[in-house]
Amino acid sequence: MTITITAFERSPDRGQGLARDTRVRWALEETGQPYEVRLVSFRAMQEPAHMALHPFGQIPTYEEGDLALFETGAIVLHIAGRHAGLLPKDANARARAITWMFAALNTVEPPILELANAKLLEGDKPWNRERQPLVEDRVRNRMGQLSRRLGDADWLDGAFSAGDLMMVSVLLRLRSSGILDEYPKLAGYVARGEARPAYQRAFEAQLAVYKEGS
Ligand code: GTB
Repeated sequence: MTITITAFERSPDRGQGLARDTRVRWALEETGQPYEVRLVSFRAMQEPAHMALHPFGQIPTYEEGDLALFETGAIVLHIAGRHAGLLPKDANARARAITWMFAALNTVEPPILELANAKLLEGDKPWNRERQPLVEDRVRNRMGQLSRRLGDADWLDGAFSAGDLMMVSVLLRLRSSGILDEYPKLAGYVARGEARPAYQRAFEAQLAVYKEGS
C-alpha cells in the first residue's frame, strides 16, 4: 500500500531539515519503505481537506490505505511497529526504546521549542532579554542530564532505535543556538545520527523540495 506523507511546500527553515516531516522520512528510510510526498501550502493546511487529516492544521500527516495519522510520535511508532529496523525484538528493550521516544517528545523537546519560540516569536518583547537566561538554563539542565545518561555510548540503549531517531531529531533544533556544542557527547551523538545513510537520504529528499521551489 502506498504511503503518503505531507510536508511544507516551502519550508521556513529553507531545507535545513528542521521541519518535522524529516523525522518521518528518516523512519521510512531506516525501514526501507518507499513513500510519496504531498506538498501543502500554509493556506492549504488550514483548508477542510487537510484539517480532516490533521485537526491542528499542521504537517506532517501520514496516509496508508484507509489509515490516516498525525503527530510524528504516533507516525514513527506506527512505522517502527510495522517494519523491522527501528525497534528491538526483545520486549523489554522494545519498551525502553519507546520510552526514549516519549522522553524525546515530552521531556527534551519542550524546553528546546521554548528556546526557539523565544527567539522567533518573542525576540522583540521588552522582557525577552531578562527571560532568555531562564529559558536557556532549562535547556542546559536537560542537556546535562541527557549527556550524563548517554555517557560514552553510541546510542541511548544498545543498538540504534526509534528512540534515538526521535532524540536526534529533537536535538537538531538546538544546533543553531550553539548550546548543543557545549555538550560534546551530545554533539557527537547527533553527528552519528546525521551520518546514517537513511538520515542522509531523508535530508536530501526534503532539501530537494526546497531547491525545486526556489
Ligand atoms: N507535535 C506535532 C508533531 O510532532 O507532529 C507538531 C507538528 C508541527 O509543529 N508541525 C509544524 C507545522 O505544521 C511544522 S514542523 N506548523 C505550522 C502550523 O502550526 O501552522 C515545525 C517547524 C517549523 C519550522 C521550522 N524552522 O523553520 O526551523 C522548524 C520546525
